[in-house]
Amino acid sequence: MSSENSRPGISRRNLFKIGGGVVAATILGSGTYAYLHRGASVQLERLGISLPKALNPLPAPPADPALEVEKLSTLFTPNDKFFIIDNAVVVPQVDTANWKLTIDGMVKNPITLSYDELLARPIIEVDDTIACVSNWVGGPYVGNARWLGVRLDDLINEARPSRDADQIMSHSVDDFTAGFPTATLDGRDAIIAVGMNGEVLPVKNGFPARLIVPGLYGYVSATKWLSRLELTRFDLKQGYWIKKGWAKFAPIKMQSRIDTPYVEETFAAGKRAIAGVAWAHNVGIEKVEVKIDWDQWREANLGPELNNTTWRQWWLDWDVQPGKHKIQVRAVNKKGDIQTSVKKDVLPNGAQGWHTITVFAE
Ligand SMILES: Nc1nc2c(c(=O)[nH]1)N[C@H]1C(S)=C(S)[C@@H](COP(=O)(O)O)O[C@H]1N2
Ligand SMILES: [Mo]
Repeated sequence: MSSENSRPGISRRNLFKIGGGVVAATILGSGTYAYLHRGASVQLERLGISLPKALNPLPAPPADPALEVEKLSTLFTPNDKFFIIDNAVVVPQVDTANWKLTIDGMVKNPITLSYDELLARPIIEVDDTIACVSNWVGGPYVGNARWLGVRLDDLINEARPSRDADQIMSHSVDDFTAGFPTATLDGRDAIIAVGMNGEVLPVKNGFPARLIVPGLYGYVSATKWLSRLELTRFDLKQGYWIKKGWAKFAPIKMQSRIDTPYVEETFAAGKRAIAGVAWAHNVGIEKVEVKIDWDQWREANLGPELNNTTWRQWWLDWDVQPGKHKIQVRAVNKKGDIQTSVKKDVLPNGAQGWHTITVFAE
C-alpha cells in the first residue's frame, strides 16, 4: 500500500469534517460557503422525505445478543456508526429535484428515472453486510444494515441489455465508477437503495440512491450518489480502482473478527466473554471456532442468522487465568470450508488470514 490514494477509497474528507463549518469555510474560501449552504438544504429536504414501505417487509429483527454480550457488534450497525469509505473530496450534495438515474449503454431500451419515479417502483427490504476491500483482518470497514430499495435485475431487464454486455458499470454524480459482471445478478437481492436502517439513505452513504450488491466488495459495486448504470464490456471499460491495480472481480472473502477483548487489552482475570462477528457471503456461517493459547479449537455460540449475506455474531465464555494470552478465531462456512490461515494483505482482492490477538489478564 503505497499511499492513501491507492486504497479504495480512504476519505480525505475527514479533514473537512473535523473543524466543522466555520473553520472549514475559513480555510477553503467562499466556494465552501455555497457548498455548506447546499448541504444544509439537501439535509432539510432529506429529512422531509417519507419513503414507501416494502411490498413484503422483512420480519422485525430478532433479539440482539449484543444486549447481553458487552462490546459485541450490534446485529445491525447504526447509521451514525456505519463506516464511511469514499474518495470524494467533499460529500456530494444532491437535491432530488435535479437528480435522475439513467440506464443506458448496450441496451435496446434506455431508461431514465426521476427520484419519484424510482420510489414508485416495487420496493424491497434487504439485510446485507457490506465490506471494504481495504479492510484488514480484524479491521472496522464492515457493517450490517437493513436496506430499502428497488430490485436491480428488474430495471436492467427492462432496459433489454445486449447479450454481448458482460458488465454493469455504475457511475456516481462525482464520477466514481464501479463495475461487476452482469452474471452477478443471479437472483440475489441486489438493489438501488434509497433507505438504510429505517431512515432515508444518509447523505454520506449516498443519498439519494446507491447500489447494494450482496457478496461483492464496495469498490466494484456499492456506488453512492448513483447517477448512471451503463451496460458495457470488461474489455472496453474498467472501474475506478481497477486501473489502480485492484482485482476486476471481487467477491467478499470469508472472515471472522474478534470485537472483544481488543488487541493488547489488559483486564482482570476471571470470567469474561470473547466475542465478535463472522461472515461468509452467499454461503453462510456454519460455525465459528476460537483457539486460546495452545488449547483445542472451541466452538463459539452463534447469534441469529438473518440470511447468508449478513454477518453472524459469535461469543464464547472464558475463565481467564492471569498472564499473557493469545486468541485466534476462524469461521467455517455452510459448505464446510474452513477460513484460510494463509495471510494476505488487502491488495488486490481483500485481506485474509485468522484474526489473532494478544491480551493480558492480571
Ligand atoms: N461515489 C462513490 N461511491 C462509492 C465509493 C466512492 O469512492 N465514491 N467508494 C466505494 C467503496 S470503496 C466502499 S467500500 C463503499 C463504502 O460504503 P459506505 O461509505 O456507505 O460504508 O462505497 C463505495 N461507493
Ligand atoms: Mo472500499
